[in-house]
Amino acid sequence: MKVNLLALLLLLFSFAQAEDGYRLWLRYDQLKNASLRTGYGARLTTISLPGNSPTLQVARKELQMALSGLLGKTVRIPETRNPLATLQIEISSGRVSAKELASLGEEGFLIRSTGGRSPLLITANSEVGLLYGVFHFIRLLQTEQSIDRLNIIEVPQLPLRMLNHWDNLDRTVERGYAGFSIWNWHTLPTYMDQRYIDYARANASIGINAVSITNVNANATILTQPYLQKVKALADLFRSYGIKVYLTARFSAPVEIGGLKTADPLDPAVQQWWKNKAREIYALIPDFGGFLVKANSEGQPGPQDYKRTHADGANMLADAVASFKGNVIWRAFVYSAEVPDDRHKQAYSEFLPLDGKFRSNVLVQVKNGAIDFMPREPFHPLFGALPKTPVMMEFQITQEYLGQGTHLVYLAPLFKECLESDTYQKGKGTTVASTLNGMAGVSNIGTDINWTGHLFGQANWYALGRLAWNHELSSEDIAKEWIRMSFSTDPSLVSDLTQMMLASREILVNYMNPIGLHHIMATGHHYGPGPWVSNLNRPEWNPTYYHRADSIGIGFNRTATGSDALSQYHPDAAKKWSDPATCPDIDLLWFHYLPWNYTMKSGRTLWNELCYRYNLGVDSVSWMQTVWNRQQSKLDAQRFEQVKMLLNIQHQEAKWWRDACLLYFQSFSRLPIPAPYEQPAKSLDYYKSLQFPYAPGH
Ligand code: GCW
Repeated sequence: MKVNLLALLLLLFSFAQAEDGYRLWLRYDQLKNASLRTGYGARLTTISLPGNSPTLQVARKELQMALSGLLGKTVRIPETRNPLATLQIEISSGRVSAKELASLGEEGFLIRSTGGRSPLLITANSEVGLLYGVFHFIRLLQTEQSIDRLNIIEVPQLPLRMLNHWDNLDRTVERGYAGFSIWNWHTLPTYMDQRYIDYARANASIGINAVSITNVNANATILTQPYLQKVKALADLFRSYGIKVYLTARFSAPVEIGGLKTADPLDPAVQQWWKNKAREIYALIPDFGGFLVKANSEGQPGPQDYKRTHADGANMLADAVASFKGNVIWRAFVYSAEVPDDRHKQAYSEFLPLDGKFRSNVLVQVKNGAIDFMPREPFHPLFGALPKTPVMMEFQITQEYLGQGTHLVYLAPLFKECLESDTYQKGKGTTVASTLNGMAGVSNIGTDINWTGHLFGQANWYALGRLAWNHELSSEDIAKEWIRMSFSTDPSLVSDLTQMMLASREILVNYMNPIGLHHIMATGHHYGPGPWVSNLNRPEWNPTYYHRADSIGIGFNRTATGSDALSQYHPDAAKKWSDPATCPDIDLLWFHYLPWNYTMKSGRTLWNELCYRYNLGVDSVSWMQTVWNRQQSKLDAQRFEQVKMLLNIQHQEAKWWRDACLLYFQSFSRLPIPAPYEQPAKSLDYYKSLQFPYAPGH
C-alpha cells in the first residue's frame, strides 16, 4: 500500500512538473524500463564517498537526486566510508594500478565493474575527477546503458574547456537570443540565484572547467572592488564544480578606473597598476583563472593605441598574473579599418610574426574561421601556424549568424568539420584539433526558462563541452546522448531527431550561404538577409565586399590572382582550394570569383546551382517539420509545441532568405529562376525595405 502511494505521488509529481526545458539534459525522470530500473536498483544499494568536502557534497547531492529520480528509490550516501558499498567512489583507489591512476591525470576518471556482486568503482586522482566520473555514471543510467562489466577510462583531451559569456553589466547579452544575462549583478553577492548552481551542475556534467563571465567588449567596472566581491561569490560557488572564473580586461582600465594618464603596456606605472589589480583579485579569488582580452579590434582599446604590439599588451597582463598561476587569453580576432588587405588575411599577418614572443602563460584564442563565425568557413590559417604559442579554439555557440534564437541548427558538425580539418603544418594529419591547448564556446545562455531560447540550443552547449573533452566523439553519438537524456530513449524518436539534427547545419547553409557565400546577413543585428548592403563606413562591414556579385559572376577571389589569402595556408592544405575544378562546392565562392554560367560538378550552371541550393534548403526545413510532427505522440506537449512554432518561423525565414538573395543576385545574373522552383513572393524592394530596429542581441 505504502509503495503504491509513493508511485502515485511520483506520477502526480511528474504530471505537475511542466517540461519547460529548465532541467536541460539533467532530467532525472523515472526510467520507463522497469526491469532495467530494478536491475540498476539491485546493483546500487549503498554508495560510499570518500568524504564531505564541497565537491563531494556536490557529487553526493547529484547522485541522490539522480538515483531517486531515475530509479524511484532513495539511496542514502552516508559520510562515513563504507567498505561494503555497492558503488565505491574513491580517490586514487588501491584497486587500480599505479600506472592506470597516473594515466588519469588531474581530471580524468575510471569507472570499473566486474559484474556479479562485485562493487562498482569510480576513481580519480582528484575530487573534480570523481565528480566528472559521477556525472558520466549518471549519464550511463540516463541513457540506459548496462553497468555490468564497465571498464571506462576518460581523460579530457584539452586542459582548458571554456564558456565565454558576452554578458554586459546591465544584463544585456551581446549576440544573446535567450533573454538577459543570468548574472544578476545587482543582487550579487548576497543573493545567490538557484540558476548559478544549476548552471554549474550543467557545466560540470560536460566537463567545462572555466568560464569567462563578462563581454569581451569589456567594461572596466567589473574590475572595481564592489564588482569583484560579486565575482568572488560566483567563483566560490563554481569552485566546488571544478570551474574557474575568468574576467575580460578592458585594456584602458588603468585610465578609466585607475586614474592614470596612459594604458601603455611598457609604462612602469601601468604595469604596476595591473600587478596591484591582480593582487587584489587573487586576494579574493585565489584560483582566479585570469583575463580574456579583446584588444585593438572593432574599436576596443589595446596596445597598438601606444604603438605597441599584441605581445607587449598580452605579456604585461601575463606578468601581472604569472605568480598566481593565472592565464591571459588574448584574442586573435583583429582586423583594421586602415588596412586595405582582405580581412581574411589580417589576423594571420598580425600574429604570425609574434610567435615565440608571448609569455608562457599567454594563450592566443582564434576563431574557427578567418572571417567571423559564418555558417561555413574554412579553418583559420593560424591553426598550426604558431608552433611556439599555446592556441585556443573559439567557437560561437550562440547562433549570431546561424538563425539566432529561432532556427534549429545542431552545431556539432560545424565544430567537427573545423577540428578535423588538416592543416598539414607538421605533415599530413596535423588536424586543427591536434594544434589546440583549449577550446572556448561563446555562450548561448540567458534568463529564458529553458536557458537557450531554442530548446535545441541546449544541444549546442552540450556538444561544445563534450567535444572540448573529447573531440573524437562523433556528432551523431553526441546528438544521441543528448536526445536520450533530454527527451526519451525511444528508438524511433532517437533516430528521427538524430537525423534531423545531423542534417540541420547543412540545411541552414543551403538556404542562407550556399556554395561558400558568406557574410551576406543584414548588418548590425545580422538578422535576416542583406546582400545588398553597401553603405557602411568600413568596406569589410558590407556584404557586397564578401560576395562581389556583378553582371559577370560572383565570389571572392582569394587565389594568387586575387587577395591571395590562400597563401597563408600550408600549400598541401591550400592545394584543393586553389583550383575551382578541385575546390569542393561548399567552399567554391569563398575562394573563387566565377561566371554565372560556370559549370558546376552537378552539371548545373552556377546560377542554377544557387537556385537549386536555396530551394533545397527551404524544402529541407519542411522535411524537418514533418520529422518533428511525426514524433508528436512521443513528446510532451509543451516542448513539442515550442519547437513546432519555431520550425514554422524557420521555414518562413528560409523562404525569406531564398527569395531575397535570389532576387538580389538575379539583378546581376539577369537569369530566370528555373520554372520548377517556387517564384519569390515579393519584390526585391520589399525585402530591402524590411527593418528590425529592435532585433535582439545587438
Ligand atoms: O561576430 C562579431 C560580433 C560582435 C563581437 C565580435 C567579436 C563581441 O558581431 O558582436 O563582439 O564578433 O568576436 O569580438
